[in-house]
Amino acid sequence: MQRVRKKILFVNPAKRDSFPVGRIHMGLTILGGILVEKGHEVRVVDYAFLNSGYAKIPVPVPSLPDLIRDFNPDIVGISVFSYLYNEVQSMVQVVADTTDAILLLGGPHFAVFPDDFSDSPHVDYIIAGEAETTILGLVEGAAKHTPPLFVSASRPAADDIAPINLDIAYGHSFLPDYQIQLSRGCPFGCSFCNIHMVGGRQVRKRSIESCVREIVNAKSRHPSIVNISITDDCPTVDKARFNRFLDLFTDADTGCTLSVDNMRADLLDEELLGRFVKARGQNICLGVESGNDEVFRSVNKGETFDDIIKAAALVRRSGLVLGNCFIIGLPGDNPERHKESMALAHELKPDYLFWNMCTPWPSTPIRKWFDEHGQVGDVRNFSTLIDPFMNFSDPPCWTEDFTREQRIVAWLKANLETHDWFKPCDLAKVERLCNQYHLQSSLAVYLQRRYRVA
Ligand code: B12
Ligand code: SF4
Repeated sequence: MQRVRKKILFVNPAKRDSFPVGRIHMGLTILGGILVEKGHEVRVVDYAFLNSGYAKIPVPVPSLPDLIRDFNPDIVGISVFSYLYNEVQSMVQVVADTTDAILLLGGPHFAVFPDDFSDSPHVDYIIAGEAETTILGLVEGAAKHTPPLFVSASRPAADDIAPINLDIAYGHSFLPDYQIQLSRGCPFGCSFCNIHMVGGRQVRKRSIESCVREIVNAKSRHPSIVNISITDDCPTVDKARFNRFLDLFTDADTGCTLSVDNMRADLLDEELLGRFVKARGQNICLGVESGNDEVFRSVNKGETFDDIIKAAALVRRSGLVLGNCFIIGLPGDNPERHKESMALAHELKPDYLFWNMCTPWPSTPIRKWFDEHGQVGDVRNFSTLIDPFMNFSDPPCWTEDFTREQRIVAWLKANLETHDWFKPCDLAKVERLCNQYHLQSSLAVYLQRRYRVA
């Protein structure tokens, strides 16, 4: 039977924030690549990448209605992050007002909130899970559905994870940062993490050789790429394998630097760091979570403070940039204990820091705890990312011991006192917030750090 060639427009929405994103959405460029291989025509529009000043794209970013009118797709697919829930609702309306195309929603949101959008009159399909093995059949057999048809996509095996196709993405010739996953899944059980609902606990290891080939091919087709980011859930779960990747990457001599989004402290050693440096590795970001012993132990990370302190020292000794992630307001945390987290941050002296706000994702151990001992607010629409202009959302959970306001104070205090991210041009705002939350001493520390006042 002859295949009908379809036109598919994939969209990643964005918030109007100023978080710099130098990468193009991986899921959409993989799914698009699978469809292009089978003769379909695909465009990927990642507004998180295009709107962010990071890539310095010298032309105006097209609006969605203009794109739809220009391309006239048969199918529009939107990727949904929970924190973009409101933006996706508006986008669904814009699509419905502009075209009769079939509308698909997919992305990590539906792994955690499978019932959302199920009564939308404009959505035809909701796809939960990784869609590599589902997308082709879905696109080729797509029809209008009211209410939307729910499809639960099963995780592809490692060998069925197709390469990324950047050619179909708007702005690809300005892409600085190429992200790739050498594996998916993580066997650990941190109490705040929803990995069991996203990548899964079983680690699916892709062929290292073909991943390196993919990187080399991407760099040769897209010379703007200057850095490769490894975004595995747990990249070093098999250290020997990761070391082999580092060796092959070094031999490939792409001219690119290498960064890894997250690494576990207990899976680092001198040998691995040596290879990482040789591969032009730049940074290591270690999850710390809390500086209070009791809170830390309840996270069930499977590692100790000692592991973290040793790993941080090793990273420093290797001359690499050190990052740390903390979580404010985990079960058992309170303003006093938060001071211990800040003290640990001062001790570790990272070059960059993320002070994430505790987010009780459904079906995690911490969600159960907050349902029993605290309150849960809006987990959708919540970003814990630091905005350099000091915008922040309401904490998505709280307790009597650590109230909503105390969590905001803790977040402001930590960000003001431990790193230099807030922009000085917003000094008036910094001062206003410090007055509002009685943080004059944090303001003094911030000003000292910022302007190096003696
Ligand atoms: C790399 C990464 C980032 C990067 C880059 C993200 C990007 N735009 O590409 C950065 C650092 C920017 C980032 C930031 C954030 N991230 Co992030 N990130 C990841 C990570 C580790 C990998 C993402 C990835 O590339 N996955 C692999 C690809 C193949 O998967 P995918 O893109 O989801 O696509 C697959 C499916 O979802 C589906 N699919 C996706 N879209 C669509 C659309 C259609 C139509 C269909 C049919 C299918 C479909 O099919 C794809 C192929 O299988 C994931 C964890 C994970 N395991 O996925 C977290 C993850 C996506 N991030 C998450 C979060 C919460 C955030 C932040 C909000 C965190 C924060 N600090 O507040 C921010 C905000 C993001 C922003 N401003 O864009 C959560 C999302 C949870 C949720 N329910 O939405 C995840 C799942 C982590 C987690 N376990 O909680 N992130
Ligand atoms: S190691 Fe990372 S991915 Fe694995 S469970 Fe812990 S937080 Fe989640």
